[in-house]
Amino acid sequence: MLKSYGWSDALQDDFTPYAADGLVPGRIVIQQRGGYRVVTGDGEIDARASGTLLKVLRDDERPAAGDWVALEARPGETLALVHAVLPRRTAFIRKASGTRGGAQVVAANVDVAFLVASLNADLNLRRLERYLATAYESGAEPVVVLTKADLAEDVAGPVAEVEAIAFGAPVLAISSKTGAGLDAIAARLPPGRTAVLLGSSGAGKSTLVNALFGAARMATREIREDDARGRHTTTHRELVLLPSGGLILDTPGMRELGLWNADEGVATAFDDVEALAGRCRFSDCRHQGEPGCAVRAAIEAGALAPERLAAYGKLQAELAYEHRREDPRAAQENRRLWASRHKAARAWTKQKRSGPDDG
Ligand SMILES: Nc1nc2c(ncn2[C@@H]2O[C@H](COP(=O)(O)OP(=O)(O)OP(=O)(O)O)[C@@H](O)[C@H]2O)c(=O)[nH]1
Ligand SMILES: [Mg+2]
Ligand SMILES: [Zn+2]
Repeated sequence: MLKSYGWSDALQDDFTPYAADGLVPGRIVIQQRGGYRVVTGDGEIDARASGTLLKVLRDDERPAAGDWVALEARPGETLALVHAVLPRRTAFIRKASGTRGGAQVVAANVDVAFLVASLNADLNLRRLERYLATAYESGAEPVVVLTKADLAEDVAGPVAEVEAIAFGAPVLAISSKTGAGLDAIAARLPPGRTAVLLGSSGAGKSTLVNALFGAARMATREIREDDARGRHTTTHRELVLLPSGGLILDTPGMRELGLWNADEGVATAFDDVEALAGRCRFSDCRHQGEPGCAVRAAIEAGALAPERLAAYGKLQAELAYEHRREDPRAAQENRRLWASRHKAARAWTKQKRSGPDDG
């Protein structure tokens, strides 16, 4: 049972100390406000995190959909208790205000991230770039999925546009309605592999799950309203075991994933810009007209789209902001350090001034 959800020897090793405590392993298949549904060797069980666990964990360490956990099944009680979260292989983290640590895990232990956007709506390339950056950072392999190909007049155009920014990540055009392209999705989901669906509300994530499942497993939007804002059909995260043996995690649509420690992800998603920047004459080149700027030269030669540099710059500025916000104590520490340096410098000049004039 657990094997079909991805249980492995490595996880078994991680679990050893908990087994000694009489706990049982399980994987969180549903995460909802108020609790979890966990699949164990003996079937599914409802659970909540133990009070101690909530006390010691930061918000981004709390049990999330896709996590492997150590459970205490309590006979006679309706809810089992989650006592520990096993080390994660990958994690999709989004910034979330009002949480301890300011971050939240959207999906844990996923191998593939399907970044979903509809061909029937305006493609937001900048948003896709951010999703890609977060995906690279998470450790999961990103795949862009453009849905509703049956409604689009032009498919090749948008696919090429996305390919130009996706740097290596595959771009698939699909239709859950006609089944076009679904085999390419299924090919990425062999038994035991886990994928997560991320993208705006109404993009067709749950419809894709149902198409792969072969039945109405998830509720989908009834009427076709393509740009209905602020309405989410899916309100929880759910990991679905497909008949083919792959696992797919459906999530509620979200506008932005938010950047979180995405420095490395940015470098990967913008490796074209970064590679050019490495060839600028000055190592701190800001690509704003400095002599010997390889980035500007590439733009002039038509080898790099100017919007791409703009997006890169914007992302970098945002990251710098996040860093400062993320760690107010570090910012304060930094200020204190500088204040003491200034003080020392002032004292030194004062002493120099009042000292004997050896000029
Ligand atoms: N024509 C067509 N319609 C589709 C396709 N995929 C999804 N839809 C429609 O798009 C609408 C939204 O689909 P959902 O699957 O509910 O979207 P979602 O991404 O799960 O949305 P949230 O749960 O709110 O995040 C529904 O009315 C679907 O029938 C497709 O391939 N072709
Ligand atoms: Mg949905
Ligand atoms: Zn430059």
